[in-house]
Amino acid sequence: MWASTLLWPFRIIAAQDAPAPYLQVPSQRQLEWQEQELYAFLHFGPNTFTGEEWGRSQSLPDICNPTDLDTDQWAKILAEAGMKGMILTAKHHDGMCLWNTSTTAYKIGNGSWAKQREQSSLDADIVRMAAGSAKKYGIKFGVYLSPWDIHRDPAMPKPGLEGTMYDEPQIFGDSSPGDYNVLYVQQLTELVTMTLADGTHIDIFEVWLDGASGSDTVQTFDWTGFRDAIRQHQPGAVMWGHQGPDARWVGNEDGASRPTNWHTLSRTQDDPHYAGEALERGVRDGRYWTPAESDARIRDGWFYHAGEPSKSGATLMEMYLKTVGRSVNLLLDVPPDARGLIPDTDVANLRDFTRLRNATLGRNLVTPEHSTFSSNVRAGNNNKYGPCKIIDGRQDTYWTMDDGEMTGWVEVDLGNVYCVDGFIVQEHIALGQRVGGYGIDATVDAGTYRAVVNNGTSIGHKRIDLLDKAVKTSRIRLRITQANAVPLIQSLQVLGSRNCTTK
Ligand code: FUL
Repeated sequence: MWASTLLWPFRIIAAQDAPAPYLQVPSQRQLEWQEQELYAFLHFGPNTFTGEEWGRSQSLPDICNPTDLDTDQWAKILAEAGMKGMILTAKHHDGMCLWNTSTTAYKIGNGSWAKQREQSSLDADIVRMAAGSAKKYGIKFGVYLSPWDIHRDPAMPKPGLEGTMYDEPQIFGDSSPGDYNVLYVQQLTELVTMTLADGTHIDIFEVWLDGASGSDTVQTFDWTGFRDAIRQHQPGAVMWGHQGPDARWVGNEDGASRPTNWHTLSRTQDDPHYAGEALERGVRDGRYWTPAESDARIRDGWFYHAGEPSKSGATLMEMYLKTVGRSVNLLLDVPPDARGLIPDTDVANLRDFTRLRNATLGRNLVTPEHSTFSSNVRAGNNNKYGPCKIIDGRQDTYWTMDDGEMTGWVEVDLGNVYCVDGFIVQEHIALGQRVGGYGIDATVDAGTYRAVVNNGTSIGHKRIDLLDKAVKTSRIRLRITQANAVPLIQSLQVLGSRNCTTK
């Protein structure tokens, strides 16, 4: 009897101790991927040399003849631009493989550029070279392997290859002889088991399985088999597809998403495809954790074409705010030119973009020493769930309230009057996405609060709000106005300047 009396209050505290996960939660690989936020796409292959975007598999491997290919330059430029990784087109729709595959003769390795390099004992496997450079400069590496393969598609005539060793069996399509899925899994397996020249394992953080096709040939893809091949050899790699399984398309290629963004969907790759709007927003409380990624371009084309304008740092910054600032990873295409180098204009624009990002977002006024307050603290346990957790700079802590408290507020005293012009808020998504409404207030004259961010909706991994005009203030309050479970707020950054010049 006395034992249960003693246990009873203890059990209440235990029940309040850790919030239960809310519906779907990210896998470890998805959590790590979400934190990468900004990384590069590199489209390189025959199209770089022919001026096409969707080459028809008519060029021979000799077409790929970069005069100064330097994958170290790619990785160095991208690392300096704060990009966390790069994803290379190992095979685009035209079917030409950039690595030394055994699955087809249609590979750069059979061209004169590769043969000359090999004669000089230089590596000619562009995928392996790029992976080595990524490692050297401390960024992650990923591959794009187009499921649609014009080289194998009977509906795509290829007179340019007739009578050559590149005229290979047309096995793409459910009614074609042969099984294209087997070939695709072989290609995937070669890529995910590839090692560097010195034999070291290559870690792949993302595999991009493009959903595009420009042919009437019906080919049912073996998504499960593709996923198994990736999981077996690269358990940490996120498999990107139109709607998953690990990360989804954001529904457009403009470097933008809607202000509301949910990290879940309710369909898999085998189900009918969602259209743009559903992909852009996601599905609240959906059945699968499938966060969005925005693939966008620094130039007009995915491949380099001379004369195309390159986007300015300011335009790239706008894209960043409409993607990363709305919990969507930004995959920015920066295509190497026919020399095999990232062009100077793009390098300059990337530098500008980095400068702007740092100048805007690298001005957090809050340090862990500031005072914080909140409407409620879970089980009164300040040490574990108190408001100070939103400014401790840690990813494994958060402010939260008692179960059942869906709305509430948390406040930071800046200790002085500063000019504030932006906020970065993060939910602790490791335990699910919960918040559907928030606002941010700043104290103005005589310490009264005025709303400076109104009608915020989802937060998720990260929400950036910049103000049109800075506000002179000494206290900031984040209000959670709607949540489907007790909200978990991981961090609040208050952006601005200590030297207030605003009138
Ligand atoms: C699309 C492709 O058709 C484009 O060529 C490009 O690779 C882009 C990233 O995906 O679906």
